[in-house]
Amino acid sequence: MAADLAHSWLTLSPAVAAAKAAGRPLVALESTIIAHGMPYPENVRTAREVEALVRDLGAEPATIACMSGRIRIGLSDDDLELLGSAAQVLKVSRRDLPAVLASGGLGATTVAGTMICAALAGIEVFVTGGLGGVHRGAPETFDISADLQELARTSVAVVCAGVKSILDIGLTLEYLETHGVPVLSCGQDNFAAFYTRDSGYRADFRLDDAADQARFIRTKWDLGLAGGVVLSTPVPEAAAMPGEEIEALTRQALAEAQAQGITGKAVTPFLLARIKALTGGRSLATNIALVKHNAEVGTRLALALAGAAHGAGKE
Ligand code: PSU
Ligand code: MN
Repeated sequence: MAADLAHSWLTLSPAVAAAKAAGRPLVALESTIIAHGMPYPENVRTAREVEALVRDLGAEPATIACMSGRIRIGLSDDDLELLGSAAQVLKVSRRDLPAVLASGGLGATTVAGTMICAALAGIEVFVTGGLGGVHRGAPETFDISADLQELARTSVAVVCAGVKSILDIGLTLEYLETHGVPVLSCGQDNFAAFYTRDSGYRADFRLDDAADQARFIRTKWDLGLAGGVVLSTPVPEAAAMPGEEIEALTRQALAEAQAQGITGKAVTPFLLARIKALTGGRSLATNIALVKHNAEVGTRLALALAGAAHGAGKE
């Protein structure tokens, strides 16, 4: 059967398998942020700290990547080290999954790639930094991240600090609305903008409490409304960057990308790397702080979802 065939590609780590057997909640974590989103060795250290945070709060972390022809759900310390330090790591979105598995290469999964693998493993909550989205200039370039289509079809809740302003945030939210993907916000009315707290756009629904978030998500899926839910939570105040500075650097990075003819899957990593360099590394501290905060919010959600009742219940 198709589902069993797909499952035959999964390898669960011993810790993830034990948590699953015991019915303990799991939290999926992505690997593109490790391989392509942060420099070594901060990437590996952050990945380990985020895993420890999830575990301390009572769930089991499952960092996801493709290694030696397997979808790995839960990585060892050595795996994290390899992903964070290897010279050649493929960036794996929906399109790239068959290539990396068939070839046996080393692949870091994007939001879209991680959602697919998490859903296969039966994991409902996935914590990341920022989503991909509709790029500025997309009306000409057609550059819209596959993350958005994945949110439209794959039933995983994705906890993030919004999207970076390298993207057109307004168009990203329009796209999600068109595809029926609810955008929840925790802690404020507006959608977050990764390095800064406020994108200037309202999220669809503000739900600060994990139990309320879980009830919303459970209700969506109970109704047979397949697809993801975005839960946005802003970077902690003390770690946020000045908005004008980020906007100026973003414009510069975008101009450089255009001048150098950067296209396709290289666009996002190029912009991330340039902004990191242009901020003299300060953006990295913001990035680390927001991922850790997302992990807290996501773990609370995973615990709440594990206890959230199905169905409308009886009066
Ligand atoms: N945005 C970030 N940090 C990231 C990414 C996006 O702020 O690390 C990564 C995620 O893995 C996301 C991917 O899924 O980039 C999107 O790439 P693309 O735009 O090529 O779809
Ligand atoms: Mn793209």
